[in-house]
Amino acid sequence: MNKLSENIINNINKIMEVNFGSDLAAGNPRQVYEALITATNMALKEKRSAFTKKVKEQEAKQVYYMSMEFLVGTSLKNNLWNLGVEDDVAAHLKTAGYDIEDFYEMEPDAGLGNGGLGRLASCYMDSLTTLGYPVTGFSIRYEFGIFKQVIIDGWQNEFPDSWIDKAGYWLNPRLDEEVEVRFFGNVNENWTENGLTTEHTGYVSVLATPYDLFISGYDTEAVNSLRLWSAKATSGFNMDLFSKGEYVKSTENEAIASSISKVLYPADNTYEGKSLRLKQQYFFVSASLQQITKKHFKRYGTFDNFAEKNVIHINDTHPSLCVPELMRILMDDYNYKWDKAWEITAESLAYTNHTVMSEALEKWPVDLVKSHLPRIYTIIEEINRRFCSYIYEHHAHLGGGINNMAIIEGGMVKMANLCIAGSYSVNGVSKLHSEILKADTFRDFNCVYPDKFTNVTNGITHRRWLCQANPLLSELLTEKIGDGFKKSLENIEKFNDFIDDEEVLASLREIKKANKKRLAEYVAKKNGIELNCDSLFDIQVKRLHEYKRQLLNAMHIVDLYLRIKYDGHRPLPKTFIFAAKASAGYFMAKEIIRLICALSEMIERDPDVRDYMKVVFIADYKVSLAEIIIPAADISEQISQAGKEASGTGNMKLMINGAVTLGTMDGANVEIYECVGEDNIFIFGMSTPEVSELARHYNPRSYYEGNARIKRVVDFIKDGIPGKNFDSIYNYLINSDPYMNLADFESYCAAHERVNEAYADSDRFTKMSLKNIANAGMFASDRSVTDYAEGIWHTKPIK
Ligand code: 26V
Repeated sequence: MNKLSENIINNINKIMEVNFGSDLAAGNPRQVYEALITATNMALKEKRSAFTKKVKEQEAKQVYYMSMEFLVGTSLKNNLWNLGVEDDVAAHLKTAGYDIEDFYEMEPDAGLGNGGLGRLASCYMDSLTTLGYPVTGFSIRYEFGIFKQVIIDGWQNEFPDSWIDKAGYWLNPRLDEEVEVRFFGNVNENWTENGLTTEHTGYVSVLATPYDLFISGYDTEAVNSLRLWSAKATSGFNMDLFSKGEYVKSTENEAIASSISKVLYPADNTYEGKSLRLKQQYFFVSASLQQITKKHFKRYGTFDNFAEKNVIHINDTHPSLCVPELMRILMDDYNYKWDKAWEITAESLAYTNHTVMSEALEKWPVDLVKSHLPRIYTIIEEINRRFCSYIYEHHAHLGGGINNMAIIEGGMVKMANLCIAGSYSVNGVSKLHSEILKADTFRDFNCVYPDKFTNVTNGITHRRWLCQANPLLSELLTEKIGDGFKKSLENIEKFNDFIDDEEVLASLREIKKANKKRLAEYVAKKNGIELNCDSLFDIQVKRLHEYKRQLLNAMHIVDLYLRIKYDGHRPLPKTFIFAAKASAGYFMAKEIIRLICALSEMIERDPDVRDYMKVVFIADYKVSLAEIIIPAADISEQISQAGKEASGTGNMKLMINGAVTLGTMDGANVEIYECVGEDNIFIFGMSTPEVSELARHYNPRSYYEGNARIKRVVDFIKDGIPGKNFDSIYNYLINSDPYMNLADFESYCAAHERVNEAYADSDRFTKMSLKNIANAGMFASDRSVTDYAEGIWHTKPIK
């Protein structure tokens, strides 16, 4: 047994004794759970202290990853696995009669994110740590993470997710590093002998308390930290009001302050100018930058080398207030003049864009920013003034483009423009997406600053998504190609050599079957539906959005149902699996869930059809559930309208687990296509330029009226399901269909035919699956973060 295992096991026993006055065997599972996490956290804390010492000695450049979301998921298995102690700890627990899996199941997900953007941030923390880079993630310690989804009669209901009670043992409070964040009030400008000085008066203070969540890596000395800020009132509660018996009023200030870190915004589709959201953004940006600058100044006594020693990464525009806040700190707290402060700021910030959907691009009303953050607003105004005059002077030929680039325009502060002006690097998240940013979304900026724009294709941590989620496949790979792939996913390429190895192909089929059984057990328990594990599992799991076109998938299901029911069609059995959360106020998304659930029920009740097809909607999609669903997939549905999905990362997770993509030429699907070749993917639908062209005159009704197959499907959706009505979706499809489901429908159905043909030949399909696994090397987040470190951040791992 190695020393670390011994240390953790001793600590488990000690915690049982000291905290609960019990030995391991006599404790109850909740006590053991607490002891297990606490002991693991202690081991990480010790390891981190050694790592931090090295970072300091080497005066290494620091990376700060600012993100409103980190979709961490569970940590226990990941940490034990990364530390290489899982088997020893499991064996120890077993001696006392416990199964470690039961403790894994007790741990709630830390769901501090909505979807891809937040999960990407967590994958990057894992990879950066594994590769030995010093990085700190900054975000908010939301008391409530992404809501729990409960489906009642097909309709999505949301319930609060209080994760901290059971996962809070991972959070290490640092009361010694609390900072104050100021809102509201007035700004007075005074001319003194030292020039213009500003004074922020009459503000409301909120206290930010940091909680550190340690991030382990695999086979590394590094332990990094995700610092989550919690908000509280500076003044506690009002003693006077309390004494007068006004109990509710006496705690009002505290309630207002702590509301800032109360709950994650559960939307990722439409921007809304909500006061609380703006406060959340400034709260975590200001607290983080105050800490970063303080630490830097303490070490170096100057900011002249700030950009050389630090890089602050802005994950989408949500932390865009980094730009004016760093300016504020440099000027107001450290007396820098504008030009020097701007040079330091614009050389230390980098920005990643994650969406081209115009409704998700943040822009805040001037009045809101002015009232909430008066000092910050004056700085944004000055940035805008200087930026616009620079453009007029040097790029007058851009004409109308100048308005597109202005930071303040039409009474709004445009956050993407602020980020581009204030950062030295701007990147998209897949080849296609980065090209669209340059050619379209930020065309004018690209004319002014062509060198700022770059691409880093997203990636995933295969240690969670392959090694931990799919241990059987991971074992097979280890047996055949060695375990080098765990640290360097390029090595997975060697698996290509087994393409004609009958034994390996048979193993792959067995593993898929076992993973299907594991999922089927879950579905039987939660949905009461029995799955056929010999059927093809066709899986679409992701947030519910019109542009992701779960509706197109549902239309094909209706078509298939009608052909089986009325046309004598007798296909190989297929299971269509969905999981997706919709934003709470997103009506059409919820209607689509209702449609999928209605189809599921109708088919399940129909003896003519149910042996050939099944539809399942699995509720409450989250990281830990994805880990069960993804390894069971044969087909990965990635069917967004071309040009709309910035990258996608579920596509990569499914691919590495041996699912074959059925998708459009969108986001990272394009790169998956390049890696596996056209024979190992099912591509359909319009390309991005074809979408743009058709958008000029798209008329869904002409497809409906001109195509009997489409008409039959759309009419059936309207009121063909007994007892259900979907006028909403019917009208949407024939009158607007903004993401052109009807235009891509025939091509999608034809692609499904190609899938069927390939799947019927089990040898051929297993080979396609193998090719997907073996060619997933480039989608490791280890590769992505190396691209960031070398191409954007200019940082090196700790020696
Ligand atoms: C947007 C908004 C809009 C305002 C309300 C709150 C909110 C919260 C989150 C977002 C993020 C939308 C952007 C996003 O999640 N993009 C996804 O990023 C993934 C990682 O790069 C990428 O794989 C997906 O394609 C992309 O949709």
